Amino acid sequence: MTASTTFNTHFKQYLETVQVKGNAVPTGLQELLVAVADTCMTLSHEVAQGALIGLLGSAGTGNVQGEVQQKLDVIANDLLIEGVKGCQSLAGLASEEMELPVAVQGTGDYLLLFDPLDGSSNIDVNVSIGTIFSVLKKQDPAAPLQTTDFLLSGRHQVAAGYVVYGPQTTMALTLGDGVVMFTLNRVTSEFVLIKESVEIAHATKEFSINMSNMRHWAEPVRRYVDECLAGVGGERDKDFNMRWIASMVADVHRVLSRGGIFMYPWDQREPHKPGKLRLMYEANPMSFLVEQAGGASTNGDQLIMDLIPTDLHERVSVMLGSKEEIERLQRYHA
Ligand code: P6P
Repeated sequence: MTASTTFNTHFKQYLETVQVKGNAVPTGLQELLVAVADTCMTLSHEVAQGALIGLLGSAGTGNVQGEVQQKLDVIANDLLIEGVKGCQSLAGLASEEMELPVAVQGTGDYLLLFDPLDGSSNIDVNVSIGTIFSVLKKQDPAAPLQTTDFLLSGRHQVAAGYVVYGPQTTMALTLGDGVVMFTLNRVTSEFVLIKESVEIAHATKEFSINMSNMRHWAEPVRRYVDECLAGVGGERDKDFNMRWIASMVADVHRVLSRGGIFMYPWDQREPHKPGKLRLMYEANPMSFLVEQAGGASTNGDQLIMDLIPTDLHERVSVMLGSKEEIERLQRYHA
């Protein structure tokens, strides 16, 4: 992506001027991404109000994942559908919160997938949460929408990003030619460019995993974490730090911002499930961002973006971040 002046480049203007591998961003994709950004701006305001507008706690309903939906989950899902329904190039959308995809225009170049509010178990305790989105190129734009249209590998993504609702509301975005970040200016209601060419350091001293599951991990993961814990004098001969926010968007934002490795691997608690996180609207968009920032993302055996999905809501084991660490984990899994 060519350089733009930071701090005074607004999102819409950025999309109009940025060159992606020498090409302008198609206007249909610009329109879609602006609609997503505008919706996330509204959602940022809702999230910040929390209990003040009765949004904490459960909506009393369940989603396709069998998870209790938080009120904000449902609001986020509805806001995103409403926010993009006017996009002329959007054939359809799929969400973690809905079993089946929803046709928008029915035909068109793009498919939008999202986790409208990831980390929602953190809503009630005021910990950062976020929206994750992925845009796929529809293989046959003129054909009426079908669920199978969405079952494309992560390599077919033309855009992906997240918006983290934390002390700042910050968006990370890739269009396939690097990663940029924008922070919401709440006074002017604009996402403003704050960082271009986001790079993940190839080495790190920080790992991120839910340690309470240690006894359930597969051997390669157990070996990797044990070596991190052994510190100086052990196999790695350096001390590691550990972080676990239990909000993928916040944990991945830290990895993109200062390096590290994030893991939610398969474990034997539910051995029939490949992992907890979903491939299509969590692992794939985050993997696109991480690869574009010079990192790597694997399920232990394959790069996540090479996986061919068979179900819209399928789960996957996720290990992503600093390249050298992922390569080590891949060796341990081999
Ligand atoms: P655990 C949030 O519910 C989520 O889907 C991810 O955002 C997060 O990384 C993970 O689950 C946390 O899971 O088992 O540590 O609560």
